[in-house]
Amino acid sequence: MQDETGLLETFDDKVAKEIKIEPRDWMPENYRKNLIRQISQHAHSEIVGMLPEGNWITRAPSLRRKATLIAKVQDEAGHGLYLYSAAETMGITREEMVDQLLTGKAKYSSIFNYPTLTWADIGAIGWLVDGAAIMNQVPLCRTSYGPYARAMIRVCKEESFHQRQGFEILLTLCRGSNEQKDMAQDALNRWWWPSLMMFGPNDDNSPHTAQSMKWKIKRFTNDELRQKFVDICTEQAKILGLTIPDPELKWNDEKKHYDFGEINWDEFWKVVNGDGPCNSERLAARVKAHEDGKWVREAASAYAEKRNRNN
Ligand code: BYC
Repeated sequence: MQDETGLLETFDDKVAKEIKIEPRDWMPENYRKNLIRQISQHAHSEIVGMLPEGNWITRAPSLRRKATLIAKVQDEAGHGLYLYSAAETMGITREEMVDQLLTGKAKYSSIFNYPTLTWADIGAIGWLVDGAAIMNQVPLCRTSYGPYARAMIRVCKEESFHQRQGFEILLTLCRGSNEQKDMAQDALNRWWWPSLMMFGPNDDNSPHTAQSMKWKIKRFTNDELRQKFVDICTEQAKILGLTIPDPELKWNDEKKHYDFGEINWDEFWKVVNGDGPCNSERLAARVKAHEDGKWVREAASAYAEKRNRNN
């Protein structure tokens, strides 16, 4: 039996050699806690993320758009479930996590506290929000914890389809009437800055980044990923013929990156701490869904119990 120092050495060695940490392996308590925090917040984001888009299923402009949007929203539910399962392997129960979400103790991505006002918002969410998700989550396929890394592989494949459907919605609008193009520009104006906020606080103000990078939970910092996102989206906006709402956005030939303006961090923290445009609406919708689903959970448990008795 190894003592704590030996166990820590084995753990560090595995992380250094890119060998995945698996549920039964020894791990530092803070590694476990930090991962439960990140994975459960991620799972909650996927679940709450269904709400702003679900709002448009009945109003999608054609049968094709409706079918695609339903499939996308359903994918997000699946992502939430893989992620809750991955977190459960670390010793937290589904009930505990759901309780943390419904009582407002758990965080979920700030982006889902903004309203979807027009059909173009569904395009902007696919392009920008799923685009940011891919930027952040592709590196998580190489995260050090096995179940999380494996869950992310499928999630990322689906997110890339989501990103393309969003871009295609915007491209169609941008090639349409002046009113349609204006609607696309208006959606970009409202979703651009909240999308940049998805990457989290600047590295200097991010309490978890340094340790998460050492443990290879995160493979890039918040600012590194945000920069990549700005560089890619600025080029994509040119294809759409839309203007990114940032007067300071400018190519920096020395850095070979785009410079961009300062994020409104007061707004970010307000939304993160529960006071964004739709925080209470989102939580109320989740609480109602949970209450409405009570009889289904009870029926499923009663059925499972009956089967176990008969076996
Ligand atoms: N919103 O030290 P930091 C999706 C919190 S799902 C709210 O940098 P970390 C999608 C952070 O939790 C999108 N809170 O933290 C779904 C921490 O608070 P606590 C979600 C935020 O963890 C459906 C504090 O601020 N993606 O894309 O190292 C449809 C300090 O931050 C936010 C994931 O969850 C925020 N934006 O880095 C379409 C991916 N940012 O816990 C799309 C996995 C920060 O100390 N997660 N906070 O109270 C991650 O990669 C990292 O957790 C983050 C934050 C980059 C998000």
